[in-house]
Amino acid sequence: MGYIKDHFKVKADEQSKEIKSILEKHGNMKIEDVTLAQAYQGMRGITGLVTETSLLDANEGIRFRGFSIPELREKLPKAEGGSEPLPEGLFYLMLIGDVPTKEEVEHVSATWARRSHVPNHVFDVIESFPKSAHPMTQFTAAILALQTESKFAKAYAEGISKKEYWGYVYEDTMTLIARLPRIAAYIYRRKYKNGEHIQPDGMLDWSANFAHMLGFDNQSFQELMRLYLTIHADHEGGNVSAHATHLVGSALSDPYLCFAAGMTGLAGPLHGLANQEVIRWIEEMCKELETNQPSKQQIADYIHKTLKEGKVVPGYGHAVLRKTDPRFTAQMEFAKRHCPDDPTVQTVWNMYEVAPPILEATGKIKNPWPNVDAHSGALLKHYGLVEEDFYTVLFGVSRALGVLASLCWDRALGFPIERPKSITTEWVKNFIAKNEAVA
Ligand code: CMX
Repeated sequence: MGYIKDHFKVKADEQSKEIKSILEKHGNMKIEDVTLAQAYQGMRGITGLVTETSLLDANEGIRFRGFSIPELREKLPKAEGGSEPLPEGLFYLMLIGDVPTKEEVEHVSATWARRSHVPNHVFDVIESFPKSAHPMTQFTAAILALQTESKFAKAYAEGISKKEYWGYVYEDTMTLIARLPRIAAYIYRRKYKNGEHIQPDGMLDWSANFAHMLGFDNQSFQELMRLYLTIHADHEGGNVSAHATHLVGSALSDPYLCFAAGMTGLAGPLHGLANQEVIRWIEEMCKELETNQPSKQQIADYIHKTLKEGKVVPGYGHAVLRKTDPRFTAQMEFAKRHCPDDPTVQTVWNMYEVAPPILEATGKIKNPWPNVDAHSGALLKHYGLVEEDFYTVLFGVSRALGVLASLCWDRALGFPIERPKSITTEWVKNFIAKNEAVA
């Protein structure tokens, strides 16, 4: 077995034993009761999933294996001369549970570079779409086309023991992550750059090579990609893309099918597509006001107008977070160092000052603070990546790291098929009547 795979197996066996003992001793312990409001309103706050890679705190934000984003920016290995973490290191941390050495990160980078060749039929599938098709549609279809390569699906069809699942899921995970940047860059160059494709450079790290294939060789943009692909990778297990990947995986669908399911969820405007929507919202505001830098008062008025029209203000609010998203803060710090005078960046910062009190005053929005999507587009636009309908694909490439590391854990820990109980309103009415009769 490979070096990382060996490490993972040892960790997973230890964890499996521990979980078995927890369930034997405490399996009947109640975490919390479920209310009717939770059943009707998106299962908010119901603790019903185990995801080992990261944990979200409503006030503090995400921690990956116990490390906050500022800690990761300090502790994870960096590229030569760079100051942002390499996402390869975050993947290692999420999979193995330990902060990797520089050599371990180089090992991940080299493995992904070696496995990055994309078979021709995947490009044929992309080419069969009209160029007008949304990049997320092309991306998801390409992932499904790549499924012909699944080692898990092949081994399962041939007949393998349950104990062997994890190894094939691991192999598919490594190959799929290795190939995503090439697929994403191909879609970008096809749709926006007259199909003038750029060959990969195997000497570069995963993010820098991705930036290179997109057509951006500037070092500061490479640093942005390393940060971007790190901070978007995971947000515990209940968000739509992570949960969809995990749910589909519980039916023993292979990693390609699972990840495609996650990506169709990420493509929704209340989830990953919000990064596209934020820039559209800002651009529409600027167009309407005929300025590239609206004043704080103009932004406030435009937020009121959006709310009055019954629309959401994209990039603000969250189902779990109740403070500013640390992923927003990390991008703001990056912008302060690299492009503080950019007019769109300035608008994002002005919006950060004026939006929260307005959203709070509605009395219904539980979190008036910005999420990860409020800042990312302004940074990409600064470097010339202006095609906002591509932004969610970047999010998707990053999200693969977390959801696929989790999928390896799901199979290594032998998690069963997921099947929560649902009820009908008829059932609810009878349940209420019965309770009232008893009272
Ligand atoms: N603008 C306007 N209204 C908002 C709002 C916003 N940014 N955020 C929440 N609301 C509204 C909700 O639509 C809901 O209204 P109704 O009661 O009329 O249906 C009400 O406030 C209560 O919602 P909530 O409990 O605060 O938020 P939810 O947990 O239901 O939804 C989220 C969370 C993210 C979908 C929501 O805040 C939103 O739509 N934000 C804008 C889209 C966005 O930025 N999504 C990206 C999230 C991060 C990611 O996954 O990438």
